[in-house]
Amino acid sequence: MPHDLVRYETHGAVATVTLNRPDVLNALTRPLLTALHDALHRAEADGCRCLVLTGEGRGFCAGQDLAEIRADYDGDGSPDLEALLREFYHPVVRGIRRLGMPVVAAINGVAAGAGLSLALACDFRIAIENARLTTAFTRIGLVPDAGMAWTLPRLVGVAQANRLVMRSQPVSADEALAIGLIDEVVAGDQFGSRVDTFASELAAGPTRAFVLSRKLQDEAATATLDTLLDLEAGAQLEAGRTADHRNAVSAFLEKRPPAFEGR
Ligand code: T3D
Repeated sequence: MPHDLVRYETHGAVATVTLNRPDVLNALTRPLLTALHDALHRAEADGCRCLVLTGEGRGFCAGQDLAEIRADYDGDGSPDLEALLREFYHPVVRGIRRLGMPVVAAINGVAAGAGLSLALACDFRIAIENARLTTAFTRIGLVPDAGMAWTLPRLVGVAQANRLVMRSQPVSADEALAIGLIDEVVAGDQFGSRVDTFASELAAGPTRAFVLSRKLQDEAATATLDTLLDLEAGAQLEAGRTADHRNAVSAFLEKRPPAFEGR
């Protein structure tokens, strides 16, 4: 039976995607990134309403597998990192950011380089208490990639982002929480159940409104106020036509909890 680089499981409306190269802290290779991209599509095809991204073993993800790129360097000596990004990383980052459901990074251990970038592309980050997070890129003479230069300053501000990228020192889960890099820190023995609860709650929510909200806030990053007001009008038109909106208004007026169906 072939070794799965990425495990895909569903529980109710929650898809869990587990990076599965624990011996190297789930470092990313081209085949793994392809499998991850496929798993994102699968969750949509399965009609899931929340996706959890996590790692097998003691790491979340150590970023690009450096042995894989060194093998490229041993060739003609002119590695094409642009092609690697465009062909393998960018589809995954876009896939997460445009997924038709909220995405939770369950950071079960160290996250470094593009591994941290993947976590930052998610909508939420829950970290185990002993997790360490490091940008890592400049330590090997690279710039932040896989979207980090966009996500990181939006989460922590430009000054902190600059410190994290240029100093590149590992940040503890508690410090990450304090600067806004993650949303929650959870004790090891409660990590799995907290992630399950958090994901189940999201999966029971107004999925279309979540996805439209993410898109609107992403677009607002570069929009003028006038453009943003146009975009919000279009998004609200769409949200206002969902069954979830209609039903939630009735539920409020009838003093009962809403039952969202994700449509
Ligand atoms: O196109 C492009 O732009 C390319 C894309 C680049 C994106 C990037 O992600 S660049 C950044 C790449 N990542 C790194 O530089 C991080 C390298 N790893 C580390 O700094 C450390 O491993 C960690 C801080 C993540 C964890 O440290 P620690 O002490 O907990 O674990 P360790 O002992 O260093 O690692 C455990 C094993 O995983 C070890 O293998 P071994 O000795 O047991 O056989 C180590 O070599 C391996 N490993 C860890 N990270 C990577 C890796 N192997 C390959 N690639 C890795 N990135």
